[in-house]
Parts: sequence; C-alpha cells; structure tokens
Amino acid sequence: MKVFLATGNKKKIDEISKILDGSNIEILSINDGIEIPEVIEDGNTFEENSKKKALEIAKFTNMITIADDSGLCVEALNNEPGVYSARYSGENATDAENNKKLVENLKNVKNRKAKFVTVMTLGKPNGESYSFRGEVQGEIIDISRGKDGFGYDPHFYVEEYDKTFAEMPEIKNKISHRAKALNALKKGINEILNIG
Ligand code: ITT
Repeated sequence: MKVFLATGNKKKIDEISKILDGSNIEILSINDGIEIPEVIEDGNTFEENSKKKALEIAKFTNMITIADDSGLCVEALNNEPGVYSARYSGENATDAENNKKLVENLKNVKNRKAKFVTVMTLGKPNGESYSFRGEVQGEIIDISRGKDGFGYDPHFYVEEYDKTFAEMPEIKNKISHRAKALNALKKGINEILNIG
C-alpha cells in the first residue's frame, strides 16, 4: 500500500523508510519529486501539530498521508524544548545551535533525565485521522558523541547501551520514539483502512 510521508526532514524519511522496510507500507515522499507546501506548526502539543501536518498534506496530495511531530522533553527544563525542538535557538536554527543552547541551559543542573516523543498521525483526504504516540527515555550529556542520526541524537545517552542515539543508528531504529509510534501505526493500519 502506498502512503505519502509528509516531512521536509530527509533524515526522518530515511529513518521511517528503514523502520517500515519489509512491511506492506510503501513510502512516497519529497524524495520522489512530489512537492508539498509548508505546514505552519502552531499547535501546543505534538498531537495537534502531527494531525495538522497529516491532514493538510493528505488533502493536498489526495493520498493517505502520515506525518510525525516529534521533539525532546527535558525534565529539569519543564519538558522544554518540546514542540519547539526544531527552533529551540530560533527560526531556522541548526542542530548545532540547538544542541549548544540545550547544554548551556543544563549547566550546573544535576537532573539530566529526558525523553524523545513522537506522535505519528495517519490522515485521510476525507479528514479522518488516527494518531499514535511513542516515547523513549534517556539522559542529556554535555559532550556530543557519535556521527549518525540528527537533531539532539549526539547528546541523547541511553544507559542500557552506554551509547548515544548518534552512536547506534540500528538500535535507535528499534527502540526509538519514532519506531514505537510507527509500530503502533503499522498494527492499526489494516483496520483503519478496512482491508484487514
Ligand atoms: P517536519 O516538520 O518537516 O517533519 P522537522 O525537522 O521540523 O521536520 P519536527 O517539527 O517534528 O520536524 O521537529 C522535530 C525536531 O525535534 C527535530 O528537528 C530535532 O531537532 C528533534 N528531534 C525529533 N526527533 C529526533 C530524533 O529522533 N533524534 C534527534 N532529534 C530529534
């Protein structure tokens, strides 16, 4: 089954394609030359933004569309940057700038607990939508480690593996917030589309 993936983030396309490899869901995206308008992410929650992205692009493409809104929630920072993760240090911020601000804001802070959150929404052109949430716990470290992944991955440390997400891309794709949300979506998709 062909599904359009509504994101402008090519690293997400790469991750989501790998996670769905071997399933019956075939992803189409901007990598296939399909241009999509920018969706303004003005919601206060991952759920709102994810649903908005999926439904606006489903209408635009007239295809079943999935969209992911995701971010990092740091306990000692009142769950910031949260929905502002992509623009933590300003509009069009780079990953390096966002990571710098994160480390600065945690200076002298002992509690390093953080989680990544993804809400993945499947939207239909007729306006119906279904959302699935995934979370993974970790800790923020000051010195970046690893070259893979994107965003806050080099500072997101998982004790169980003694590695950051940027040091373990294969494991990340099994245990991540995005993998959990997608696996829930995969389980529900046949029922949602009435083909089960
Ligand atoms: P789209 O809206 O086009 O999908 P985006 O990069 O703007 O792309 P989001 O609005 O969902 O995506 O913002 C997510 C930000 O949260 C992202 O830019 C990263 O800074 C961070 N983030 C989300 N998932 C992450 C992950 O798996 N690893 C590291 N950082 C992540």
